[in-house]
Amino acid sequence: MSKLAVVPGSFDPITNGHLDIINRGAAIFGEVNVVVLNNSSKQSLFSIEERMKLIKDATAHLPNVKVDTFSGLLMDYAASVKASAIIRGLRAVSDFEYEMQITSMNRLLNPEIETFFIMTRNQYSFLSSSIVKEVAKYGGDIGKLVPQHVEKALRAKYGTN
Ligand code: COD
Repeated sequence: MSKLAVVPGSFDPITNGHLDIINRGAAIFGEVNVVVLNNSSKQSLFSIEERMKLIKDATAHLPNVKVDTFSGLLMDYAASVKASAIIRGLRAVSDFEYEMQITSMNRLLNPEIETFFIMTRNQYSFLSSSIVKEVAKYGGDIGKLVPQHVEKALRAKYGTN
């Protein structure tokens, strides 16, 4: 039976760093569900529906990737779709503490579902949705950081076309 992995995140919006993790996860697992969840410590620019559409367009080339959303705990979602694994990306030592904390909590909630980490590629190690939004807001070049349709959506949000 093919194994399903969940790639959770805020994806506000999806970047080439996220996409790299999704691509690499989809090459290993039979099925991958990218799920847009709420991070209570972040305020979002794009609505859940907008974020899902941007991810769908960015992953249209991957037949084993589905885009979903869930309101509640990641581990409840993962159990509801019978996932075997959670995939997270790691960029720098600064990510480690946070990831360690949520992975430990998630394991307590459901010890059957393992969390896997995929190390960022060097060229994306500095990349985050926040940094992309900051540059887009002031009209800077984000062409190498996000897919073209995401750049367009950001420019439209900030009126920097
Ligand atoms: N290179 C590699 N990986 C990257 C890059 C990059 N350049 N940029 C981001 N990533 C990775 C991140 O490390 C992360 O693994 C993933 O991509 C998504 O990143 P974000 O920033 O879009 O998403 P987060 O970290 O805000 O997502 C947090 C969740 C929404 C998953 C979390 O808050 C959550 O699970 N919320 C639901 C409630 C819950 O269950 N909470 C946990 C209980 S302890």
